[in-house]
Amino acid sequence: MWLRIDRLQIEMPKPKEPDPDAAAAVQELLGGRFGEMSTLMNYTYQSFNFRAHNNAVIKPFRDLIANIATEELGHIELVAATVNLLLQGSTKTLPPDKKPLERGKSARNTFHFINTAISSFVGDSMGSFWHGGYVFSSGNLTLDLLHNFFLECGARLAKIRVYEMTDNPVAREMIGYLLVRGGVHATAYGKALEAVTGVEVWKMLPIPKIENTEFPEAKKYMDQGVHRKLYRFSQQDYKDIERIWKGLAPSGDGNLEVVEGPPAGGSIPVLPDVPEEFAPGLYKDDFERIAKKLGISL
Ligand code: MN3
Repeated sequence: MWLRIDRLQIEMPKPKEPDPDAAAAVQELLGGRFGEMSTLMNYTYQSFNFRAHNNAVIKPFRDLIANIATEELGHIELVAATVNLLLQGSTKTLPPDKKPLERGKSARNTFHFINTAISSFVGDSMGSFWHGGYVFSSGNLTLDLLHNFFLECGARLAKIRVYEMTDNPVAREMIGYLLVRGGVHATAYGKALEAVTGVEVWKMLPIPKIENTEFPEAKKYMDQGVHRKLYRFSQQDYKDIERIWKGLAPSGDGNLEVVEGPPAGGSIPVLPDVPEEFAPGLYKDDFERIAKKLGISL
């Protein structure tokens, strides 16, 4: 089971202006084949289906997969927040006959305007919905780890390409952070594969062959050592991740470190109401009636 913390994993910048086409591109990093929904659900189902973790030699690998899955829950949250911030202000508060949603007509993704009140959905940059066919859970430990290593590299390529599409600081802040965290996860699966097979798969990184330090928004987090840290997203459990996440960091600038508990993170952005989308669709008399019902004094 899970506990939830009402924080994003980082503090996001405030959007300067609406950028619905950047939001459409960023959707790929949420609900695309190599998006955060895929990393989340692959590791989650692999952890559900894991066999024989009562064996002390096998347990560290389940701990690793389950723990990273939990971090990925915060990644879908962070990318969804990015989509929402990029869409903020895309419509106008006008009467219906004044076309308040006109911008949605020519935006890359009209779905954002028609179905979600200018906010995220579980789909990719072309509007196709994410689906469970993206989940690989073979039950073979080596193959699942190899798949996860590949998935993290594919996710990295997608992030870099979206970064190359937009210089919007909201999009780039999220991408910079997730490039660093994805690098941690790729390295962790590589080290797990080394423990299982003896092959130093992690030496293939980075794929594609460009260092995270080339992206200023990623370098900022590396300067804080975020690329050496694996957070333990549990109060009591998954402690055997430290059997895998140890030793000199591949970056050569220090040791790999397990951090007890999640990062401090940042605040959840408050999205303003959008009356032209009828969201949340409550008005003055509603507030008074509801406040009375809930025992809230206005
Ligand atoms: Mn991720």
